[in-house]
Amino acid sequence: MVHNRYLLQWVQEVAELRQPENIYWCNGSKEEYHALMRQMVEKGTAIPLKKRPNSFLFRSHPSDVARVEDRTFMSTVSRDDAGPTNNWIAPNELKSTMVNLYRGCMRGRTMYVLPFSMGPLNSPFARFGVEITDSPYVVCNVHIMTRVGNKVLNALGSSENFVRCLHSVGVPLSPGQKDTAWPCRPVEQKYISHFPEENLIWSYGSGYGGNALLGKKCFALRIASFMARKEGWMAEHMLLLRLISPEGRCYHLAAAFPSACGKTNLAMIQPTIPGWKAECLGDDIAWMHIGPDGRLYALNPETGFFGVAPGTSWKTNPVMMQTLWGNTIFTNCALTDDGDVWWEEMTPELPEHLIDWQGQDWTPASSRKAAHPNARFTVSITQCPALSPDWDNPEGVPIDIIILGGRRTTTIPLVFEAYSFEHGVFLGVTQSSETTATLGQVGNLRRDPFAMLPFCGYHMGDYFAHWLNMGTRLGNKAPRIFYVNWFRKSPDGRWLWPGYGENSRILKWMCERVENKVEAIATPIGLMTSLEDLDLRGLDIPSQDLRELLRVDESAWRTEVKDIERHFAQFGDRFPEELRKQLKELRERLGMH
Ligand code: OXD
Ligand code: MN
Repeated sequence: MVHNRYLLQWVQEVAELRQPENIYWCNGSKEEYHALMRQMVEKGTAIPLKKRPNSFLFRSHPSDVARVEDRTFMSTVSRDDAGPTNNWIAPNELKSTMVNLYRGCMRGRTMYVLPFSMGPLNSPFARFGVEITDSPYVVCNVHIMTRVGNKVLNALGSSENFVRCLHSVGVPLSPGQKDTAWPCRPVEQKYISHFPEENLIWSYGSGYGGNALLGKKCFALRIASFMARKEGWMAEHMLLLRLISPEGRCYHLAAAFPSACGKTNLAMIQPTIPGWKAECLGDDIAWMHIGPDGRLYALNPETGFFGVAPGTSWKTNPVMMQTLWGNTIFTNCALTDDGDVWWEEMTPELPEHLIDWQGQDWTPASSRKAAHPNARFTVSITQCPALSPDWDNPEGVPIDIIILGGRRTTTIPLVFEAYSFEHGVFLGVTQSSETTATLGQVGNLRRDPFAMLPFCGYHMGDYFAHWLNMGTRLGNKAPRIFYVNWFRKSPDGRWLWPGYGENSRILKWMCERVENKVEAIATPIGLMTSLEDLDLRGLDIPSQDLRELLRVDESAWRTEVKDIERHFAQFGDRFPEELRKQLKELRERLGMH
């Protein structure tokens, strides 16, 4: 029995408008998950995989394969509060458009009511939500990605304090009408709308990933970043990792990289340097607050990985390959003849025959990809063999190091350290990455401050000020900030740095900086390591490549400064003065006047 009158009233209002055939309150049990999966198998939308226990393949509609940034809205009362980087529509206007779309949109379908918690239930930092959806696929994914069901309802009690997350695929069924395998609306009719002033999310027309699993990007980043600024904490697009030195000292690292820069791989790094170990705490989102000792503590609000499959292999991420042994939902991967999944770069040899992500025969002679480039797996974090025992610590873990970075084939060296927290914020604000196939055009430079461009729930100028303010509050207990670039290429197109497990050598240098064990060299862009202070034992890299990786190309940086100036101009008068000062100092260090 549900007693929360706020929840009951809201569910009733939603049902009146959307007119579902019936309402199902999710209890969050394993039986519920299996029953829903069984139904989807019977309907033909889920394909059981013979080769992986309790694992299923789904194929989405070709128009519904990724987050849709153009159709994502931050609807604040004042346009300026959403800032220049978010799409904005006035709340009244957006709601009236969407009410029309929502009217009767669940006819012929079941409406699922799914209470969930972002963060451990016993954590003072957990926040609750309730997702109402007409997609059983979404329910099963949210089961894996968050804490769900009766235990959340109990913890919520009679409180009004939950984020209302409304989702519909937007395809009602008339009596007797057969459903399609992946109901959704065309792209221009999709809406992923946020009303942060009301703790409200309205999503319509998509069943895929971040558009539909509303606890993730919509709540834990966009709505939570808005809450966090008001309440004095941070919701960031960061992986969380614990490194353990040979002496047993633990270091906690949080790293922000734009999408498709290897966050999940770094979260599961296996150090190649002797004696060092790593444990995974999370691969996508970190909620961070200042603890009683004045340090910055971070926790992962999720309980699963919703990761990009293509590129994941025994070579690039063996820990993830082990994690995926079973109990996994795969979406838009290819199907092998013996009943397993496959995706590009999963194995060194191509299979002779597959069914591709659109259900068509595929052979190596086919000119198209077998898996969609944004094909995904959904799997519980508890299956990760490198999981940290503190992954669900209700207080989080104290952060020593913040890493920023992106994918840049030129200009940005392998690693450097910020001069100060403020300089680190400047580096975060200027973060950039060359776009990859998942974001459309390949090779364009996109500035993506703190990797939050698509996820910041308010004016980014205010967001930068919030970062600076957190730094002031943290004072000398603030984490050290570093910038990395694993993606440098030589003029003839070779990767200069091997990456993956070898990145542990760079992480070790950071830990030594934290311990004041090594000196750094002051350069115009930040503090750098000498070659001698990097542990490169056992690595076979030509010394000219190493010098190139650590070179500050001042002339390229002067061009970079021009681009940073253009980037800064868009934030108007909410842009913190401190960052202009940082830019001025960089110009001076580069001899620009
Ligand atoms: C993601 C993303 O899906 O950042 O995690 O795009
Ligand atoms: Mn992400």
